Amino acid sequence: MNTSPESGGMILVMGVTGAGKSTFVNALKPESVTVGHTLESTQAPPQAIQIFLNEEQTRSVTVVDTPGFDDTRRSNTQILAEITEYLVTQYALQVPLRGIIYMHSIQENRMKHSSRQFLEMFQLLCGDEALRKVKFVTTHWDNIDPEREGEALRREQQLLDEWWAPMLEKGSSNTQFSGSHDSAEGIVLDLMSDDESIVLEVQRELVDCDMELGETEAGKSLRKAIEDDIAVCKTTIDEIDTQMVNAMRSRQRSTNDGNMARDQAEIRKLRRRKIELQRTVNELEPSQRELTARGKVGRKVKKKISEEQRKANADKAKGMFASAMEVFTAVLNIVLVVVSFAIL
Ligand SMILES: Nc1nc2c(ncn2[C@@H]2O[C@H](COP(=O)(O)OP(=O)(O)OP(=O)(O)O)[C@@H](O)[C@H]2O)c(=O)[nH]1
Ligand SMILES: [Mg+2]
Repeated sequence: MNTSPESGGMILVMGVTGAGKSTFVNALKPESVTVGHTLESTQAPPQAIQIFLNEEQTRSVTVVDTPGFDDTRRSNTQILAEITEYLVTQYALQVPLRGIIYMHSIQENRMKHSSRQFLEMFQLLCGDEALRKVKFVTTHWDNIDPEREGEALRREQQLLDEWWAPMLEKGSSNTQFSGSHDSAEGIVLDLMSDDESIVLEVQRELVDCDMELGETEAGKSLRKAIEDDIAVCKTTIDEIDTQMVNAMRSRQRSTNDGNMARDQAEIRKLRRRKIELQRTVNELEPSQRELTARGKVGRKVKKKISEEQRKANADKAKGMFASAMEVFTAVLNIVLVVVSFAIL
């Protein structure tokens, strides 16, 4: 497979929706940037920022924004599939993975269900060995009122002690993102301060072992999470049914209007709750089936890479080959922004 020397390495930015991934990636761009290619889309497309680390432009790193988890428009299965597509493309193109930036908003008061689910899935995607190049980054600090800073610092400590401790013990690190260009650059440079790169568990599973998405550790965990969520909904629906029968009996037995109205209101409330839960089950069940249907993601991505390589090479002058980064962005349909000025 063709990897050009200027493709350097890659850093992936991950985290739940709203964590601040795109904001971070945008902060890496100085005032004037050259855009590789643009897409005709009303929404801001995902970006990959290629930063040259020396004036000779022989060393670079590309920082890649990835899809967020808990996006209301897509199921968690779709998001897992999209994230793994990024990971498989990078690995299959033999672009060294220099690190992962895991973003989390310090404004999140308590760990949301989706944040917990994503963190668990992330650990399974990574595997233990890759954790030494994972940086947990808290964001939205500039949104914290000065009088609330103590609270935010306590939340940060709780993240470190309760949620990230197992990964920090295995070599991950943590820091704060202030929102500035310098802060973003510092985080990237820190991950680039050694020459090491990592291979994630899911990359070995999908590419080296040709597994199906649903068979990977992350896929199995998501399947279990979906099953658990469906089971909780169904148990609650059964409980609601019992409560509804009781409320109906009570309404029938009621001898005064006040009690009857109270029971009627209760029945309406239970009915609404049941409809909501049924809707959740209806959304979760296809997501479960889709996990199986995704099949051998590694194989599919490799085929896509070959097609894009063929197309890109056809556009080049004789004897020239498309760079790994050009193929990466073409496969994933993302915008490559080249920051052509050295940041060192
Ligand atoms: N003040 C402040 N706002 C932030 C920060 N990070 C993100 N935001 C805001 O929070 C919102 C969500 O941030 P994004 O960067 O789009 O989040 P994301 O992680 O890319 O989210 P998805 O693309 O949905 O996965 C936006 O309105 C940002 O302007 C930060 O560090 N400080
Ligand atoms: Mg984003």
